[in-house]
Amino acid sequence: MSTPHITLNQINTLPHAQAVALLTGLYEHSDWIAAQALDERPFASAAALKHAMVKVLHDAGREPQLALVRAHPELAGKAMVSKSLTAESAHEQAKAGLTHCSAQEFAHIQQLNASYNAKFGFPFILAVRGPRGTGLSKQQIIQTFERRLHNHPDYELAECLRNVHRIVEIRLNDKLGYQPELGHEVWDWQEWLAQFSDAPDALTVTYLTDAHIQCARTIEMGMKACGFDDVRIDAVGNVVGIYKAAPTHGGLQAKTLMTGSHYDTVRNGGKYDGRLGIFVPMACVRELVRKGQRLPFNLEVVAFAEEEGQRYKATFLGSGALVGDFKNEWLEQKDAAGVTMRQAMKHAGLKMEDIPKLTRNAAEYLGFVEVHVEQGPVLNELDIPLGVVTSINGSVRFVGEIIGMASHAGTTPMNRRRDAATAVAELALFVEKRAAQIPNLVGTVGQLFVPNGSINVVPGRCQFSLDLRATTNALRDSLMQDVLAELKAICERRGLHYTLEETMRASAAPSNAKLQDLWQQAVQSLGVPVFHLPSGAGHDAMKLHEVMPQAMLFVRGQNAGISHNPLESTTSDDMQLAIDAFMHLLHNTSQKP
Ligand code: HGY
Ligand code: MN
Ligand code: MN
Repeated sequence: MSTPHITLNQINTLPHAQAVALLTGLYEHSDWIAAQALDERPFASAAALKHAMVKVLHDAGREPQLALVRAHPELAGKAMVSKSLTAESAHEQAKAGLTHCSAQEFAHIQQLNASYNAKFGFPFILAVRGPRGTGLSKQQIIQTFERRLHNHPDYELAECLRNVHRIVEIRLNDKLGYQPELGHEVWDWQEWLAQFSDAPDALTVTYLTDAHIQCARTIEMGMKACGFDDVRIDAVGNVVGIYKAAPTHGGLQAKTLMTGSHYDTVRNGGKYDGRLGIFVPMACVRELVRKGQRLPFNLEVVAFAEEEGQRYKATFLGSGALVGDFKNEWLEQKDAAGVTMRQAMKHAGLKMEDIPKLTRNAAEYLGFVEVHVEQGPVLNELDIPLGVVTSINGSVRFVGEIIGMASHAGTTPMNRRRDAATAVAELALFVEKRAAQIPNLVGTVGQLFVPNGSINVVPGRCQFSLDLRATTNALRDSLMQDVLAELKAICERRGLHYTLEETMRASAAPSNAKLQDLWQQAVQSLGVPVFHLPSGAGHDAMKLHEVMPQAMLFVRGQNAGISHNPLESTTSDDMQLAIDAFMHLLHNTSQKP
């Protein structure tokens, strides 16, 4: 017979010893953490209890943290073989298939355990139930084990503790009989959409490819299934769903709150960048439909077709079209295969002549809100699930080419070369050094390419890109001026010349105070810490910022918040919290005149 579920009310009201007993087994052989966290009760939510326990361990310091990690069994290790695992660990390791390893898998994991212990002095800990709670595959476990073996010891101790907290989160959910159902569904929707890609072995969805068109149609069908009143794919490929205001508030005549994010990806990207900000509001609309609830405003969810600027140089194309910033010259831009954007739009059946009609009348809007994975390490390191964005960094991008002289690698003396690649390399090192001088200033040479290069030829040409960002336009422009001056100086000194084209410039976008406060109240209502942070990444919200108030909510990323990388990950528990926060924002906005 399964053990009866416990309730938050019991945790909050039972005598201390009985409450501790309810929470036994959360932290492996370490009930003291839950016991100490109970000093903070009553807890507004399970999320608040989880964070209270995180804080107890954080404040306990390194020795108790190391002791906790060392209290954990190895994966498929001695304790499993001798059947001396705790019930929880036995269940988790069995569910991950670790009790059914082949002899080769078992030997490999033993080797990994030995190497990991020898390097770090504590066992490898991984929440094998994974970000969805249904369990990682043995292959995923082994890959993670091999990858993390290369990390720095300090990072690995912190990563083991984050995995312990994730194990505890799932164990507490089990005790409460709670499942983040909507978070699971949104997590699964992203898995479903990730099946469409330009590349067979990576997630790459660039503007108006067949995979991109399949994504648009899938989102369109998804919105219709959620119960939106009107769903359409517009003239640039945005998928737009409208959930009308209550008739008592004028139906479509009412003001509109816009939300959404992009569904295109970078090459070999992650499943959540952009897409999370589409599926969270879609799940909210479905909940409103299920409850037969209408809002006093229209909710417009936009899946923006193009934000990353991968196939064509144009970026923020989808959101740009809605603010009247679609540049017709973009239609003549060619992709790597020489296909113009105009041809790609025709292939996708889009009516270019309708693009000017996409411009929104900002007076009809309450503003724009966007949910997005943080794409950075801050929330992950703080063990905080959500973050309130204060501003989005301003950015400027260039593509360029340095031209020198190709020559024989064997006969050209080092002081007679006009080497284009070493010139770009020198520029890249300058960018790195100059940007490192000021916090939150970043500069990246993301592309560095010698066309038709040969191993035995001094590069005569070298193409490159520049991505420069800062919290203010002034800091961005100062970095840009220094970098461009250095480019000029390097080329003069080396006897080279260059071409340079600015491909994107976006102003820093401070969040609208009222909308930011709505996000803050939403996060507070969940009982999780409110944390404010700037966005280093660019987002569609910075385009909408040009015409209407905007504010964003960040969702913690796993794996140090890595993004633009297949390791991008976030849990269905955190997605659930984002959905709960969005619902709170919608209802809270409904209360305000
Ligand atoms: O590059 C960015 O900041 C965004 O992901 N397009
Ligand atoms: Mn991105
Ligand atoms: Mn994005």
